[in-house]
Amino acid sequence: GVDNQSIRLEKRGAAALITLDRPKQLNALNDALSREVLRAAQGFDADPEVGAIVLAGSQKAFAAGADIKEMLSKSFADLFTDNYFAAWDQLATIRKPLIAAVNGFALGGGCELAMMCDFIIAGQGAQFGQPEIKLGILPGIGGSQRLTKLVGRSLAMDLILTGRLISAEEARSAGLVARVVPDDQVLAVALEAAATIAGYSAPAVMMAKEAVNRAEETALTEGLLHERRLFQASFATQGQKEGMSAFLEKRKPAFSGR
Ligand code: CO8
Repeated sequence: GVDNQSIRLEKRGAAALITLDRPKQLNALNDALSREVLRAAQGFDADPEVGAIVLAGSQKAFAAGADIKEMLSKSFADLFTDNYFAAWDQLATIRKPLIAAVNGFALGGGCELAMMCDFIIAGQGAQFGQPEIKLGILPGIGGSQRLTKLVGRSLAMDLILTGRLISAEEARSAGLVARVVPDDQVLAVALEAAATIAGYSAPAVMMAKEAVNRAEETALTEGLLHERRLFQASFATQGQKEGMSAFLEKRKPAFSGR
């Protein structure tokens, strides 16, 4: 076993759970935590028993941003030379679905971390924002890019320039959040979604994630071509033969994970 200081890990069937666990700092993201989350996600990504991963915080905070105490005295040279927070960029290489289960504050780096996940399930009381401007800085792990893609330029500018927070419902209607549920059901709903996904054919799930992500990166014709090749490739999997046979034979499919 790996010794984690800032996170807790659990497996619930085929759903894996990473819980941020720095309650006194409202799960502020520091260097150690970011490395632990990446290592845990990579471990679950390589674990054939795991089909999807949930990332959660506490009731009070998913994460209140990057750790301001840790950042205060850093210089440009420190951030640049150490490639501070580079671990977060590598979360994008995780091939299995990553679901953010958000209660309470998702601010700054916390909001950015939630946006790095594939989709967000939020509690009614959750609050989202990019308040970096109040600290004399700006979003640094993707907020200006991912938030703009998700909610559009106008609301992204509003949030990033004023630092104001929005409710879960506003975040849902703007396209940042996939589902809003009662606060005490966030984790259960996220784990249920993870279990549902984990029940499908693993290569189809990874191909679907890859195809959707391609939409962010490429022009339409290239994206459509990529999707078509993946679709064709899915016919080389056991899952396609099994999924279609099971449907026609009116039984539950038994996916091999291949
Ligand atoms: N960093 C460090 N400590 C924090 C943070 C944080 N981001 N947020 C809260 N804490 C600590 C508080 O200092 C406090 O500690 P203590 O008990 O020792 O005084 C404890 O958590 C509890 O916080 P509060 O007493 O403030 O709790 P409240 O309920 O009154 O307020 C808030 C909750 C509104 C969430 C408030 O804590 C807050 O505004 N936090 C800061 C939010 C923020 O500004 N986040 C953005 C941080 S900057 C960032 O994320 C940049 C990311 C890009 C990095 C790029 C690197 C390459």
